[in-house]
Amino acid sequence: MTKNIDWSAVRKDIASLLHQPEYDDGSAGPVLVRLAWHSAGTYDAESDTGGSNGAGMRYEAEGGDPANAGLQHARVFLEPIKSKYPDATYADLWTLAGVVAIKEMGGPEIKWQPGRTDYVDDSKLPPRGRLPDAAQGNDHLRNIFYRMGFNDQEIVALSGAHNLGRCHSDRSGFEGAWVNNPTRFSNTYFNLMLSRTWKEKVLKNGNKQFVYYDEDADEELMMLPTDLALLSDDKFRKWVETYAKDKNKFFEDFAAVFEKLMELGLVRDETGKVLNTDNVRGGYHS
Ligand code: CCH
Repeated sequence: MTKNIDWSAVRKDIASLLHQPEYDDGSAGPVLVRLAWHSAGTYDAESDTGGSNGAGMRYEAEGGDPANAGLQHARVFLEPIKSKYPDATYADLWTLAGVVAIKEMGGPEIKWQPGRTDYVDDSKLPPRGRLPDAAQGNDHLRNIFYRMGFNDQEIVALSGAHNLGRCHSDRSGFEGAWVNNPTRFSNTYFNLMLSRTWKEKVLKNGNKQFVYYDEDADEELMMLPTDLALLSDDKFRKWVETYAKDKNKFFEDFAAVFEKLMELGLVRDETGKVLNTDNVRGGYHS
C-alpha cells in the first residue's frame, strides 16, 4: 500500500525540474518520457513478466540493456525527487515523471495511479531484447507490441511520442530530432511523416535512417526505419493519416494508450490498490 505521499506535491516538483538549460533541447521531459516507456515496455502478457512494477532498470541486467543506453540521465534527474519523497517507489516516480512531462510539454492529461513496488523478483526479470529495434519493420513492431497486448491503432498512437526528443549517436546510434520543436507535444510527427520527402541516409556507424532538410529551421529532421514503416502498411497508415488530421483524436488516443502502457502487469482492486506486489518476492528492496 502506498504510504501517505502528497502526489500533487510530487507532480509539482517533477514539473519544476523539467527545465534544464544545459541538457539537450533545454528539457528533461523527452528523456523522462522514454524512461517511463522503457520501464513498462518490457512487458510480456503471456508469461506476465516485465513491466514498470519493480523498476528493474536500476539493476545491470535490465539497465545495461543497450536499448536503455542514455536513460541513466533520466534516472539522475529524478534522484532529488526520490530523496525528498523516500517512500515513493522508483517504479511510481519513473511512470509519473513521464505522465507529468507529457502534460507539461503541452500534451494530454494522462490518468495515473501509484502503488508500484520496487521489489524485484529475479524469476520475473525480463530478458534483454524485449524493446523495439529501430532498424526493423512492421512484423517486428507487431511482434513487440502485440506481445504487450496492444493493437495496430495503439501502436501508431504510441509512436506519436516521437514528437518529443531526439536520437543521440552515443546512445542508439541514430541522430537528430523528428520535429523542429521537440519539447512540445503535438501531432507534427505524423504530418511530417506524410508530407515530406524522406531520403535514406547512411550514418558513419553504418546505421540507416531517413532525413529531410527543414529550411525554416535550418535543421535536418529524421525518421527511423520503424517510423516510416508505418506508412507502408494500410492498417498502420490509416491511423497515421487520422492522427495527422485530427490532433484532438491523437491526444485522446495517446492518453488512453500511455495509461495502459504504464499499467501493464499491475492488478488493482476496485479502490485502485495494487494486489500483485506479493508475487514479486525474493528480490531486493532499495
Ligand atoms: Fe522511441 N526511440 N522508439 N518511443 N523515444 C528513441 C527516442 C525516443 C523507438 C526507437 C527510439 C516509442 C517507440 C519506439 C521516445 C518515446 C517512445 C530513440 C533514440 C530510438 C532509437 C534514443 C537515443 O538515441 O537517445 C522504436 C524502434 C520504437 C518502436 O515503436 C514509444 C512507444 C515511446 C513512448 C510512448 C522518446 C520520448 C524519445 C526521445 C528521448 C530523448 O532522449 O530525447
